Amino acid sequence: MISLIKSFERLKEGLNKTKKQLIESLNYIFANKENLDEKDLERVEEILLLSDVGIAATEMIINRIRDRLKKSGQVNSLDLIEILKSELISILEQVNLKQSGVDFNNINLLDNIRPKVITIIGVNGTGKTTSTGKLAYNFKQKKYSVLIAAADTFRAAADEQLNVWAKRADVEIFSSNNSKDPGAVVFEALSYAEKNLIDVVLIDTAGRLHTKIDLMNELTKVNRVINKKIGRDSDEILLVVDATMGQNILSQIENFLKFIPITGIILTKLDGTAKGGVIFQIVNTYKLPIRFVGVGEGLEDLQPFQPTNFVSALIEK
Ligand SMILES: Nc1nc2c(ncn2[C@@H]2O[C@H](COP(=O)(O)OP(=O)(O)OP(=O)(O)O)[C@@H](O)[C@H]2O)c(=O)[nH]1
Ligand SMILES: [Mg+2]
Repeated sequence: MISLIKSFERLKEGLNKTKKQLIESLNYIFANKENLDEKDLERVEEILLLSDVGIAATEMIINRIRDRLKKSGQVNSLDLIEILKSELISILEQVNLKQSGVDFNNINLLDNIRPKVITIIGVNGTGKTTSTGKLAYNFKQKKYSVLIAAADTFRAAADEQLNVWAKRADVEIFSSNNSKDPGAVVFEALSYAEKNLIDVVLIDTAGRLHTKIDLMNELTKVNRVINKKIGRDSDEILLVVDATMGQNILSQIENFLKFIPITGIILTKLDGTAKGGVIFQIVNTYKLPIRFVGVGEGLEDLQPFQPTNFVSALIEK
């Protein structure tokens, strides 16, 4: 396992493009400015919006700076960054990570409820399968027994791709064996897991466009199968979204929520976009916890999400 310092450095590196867009443009424009005025605030607003922080969150931040200006009569460039940091953290902390589902560091098996079930969903190509593989690796490193359920019965190569991940993570995999029914695969995988006292089942599902009703209904059906089999909903239903898709992520979340009770978000490919600010919009709009962020293609590049850490990585030089 990599050290905390090293993973923080990876996070910083992965956020580089967003950092350039957001923080460096603020620094560039306002460097050493002793007193920001209303015109400057407009520019700050513009920069936040360009980074996809979103209108509501941007307004909150701007109002806070304005308040400070009114109170102290002076806000300099260092104050600006400091206010921004604390505001960004408080937006992300609106959602209590401990609220729901699984504690990814310390799975509660004392309740004897086994297996814990985590379902991975999302539109095509967002990083579901690789995230499933990386999560499997994470859990395995922590000595939990893991079963991957290959419920993407849509794409022919999906099984093969997951098999590679299962080998890499050294965990078991339950394959679809050419079945076309993801519900059936999930049912059998859960039976196997129950029989073999598996700690965690990770269900990788097929990519589906959020606007395709039949595919969304299929997901609802899988969800029903899980509920019937284990007597409760999946412990976590994680929607994987690709940060490079920017604003479109919001309509993905909106549509998936109509069909399935998402418990959290995995935000991937932050390393490939300057619009990582969308993370603030996601949390602020949907009050869904970000569970993991992806900052690269490596095994260690899917990181558990931690608000303070994330904002520090974004803001620190
Ligand atoms: N740069 C970068 N690439 C990533 C990240 N996460 C995933 N990818 C890449 O995105 C591509 C698609 O990943 P998959 O895991 O196959 O995506 P998927 O959602 O399972 O795709 P479908 O099953 O076809 O819907 C792969 O090449 C991954 O390596 C990330 O955080 N950063
Ligand atoms: Mg996949």
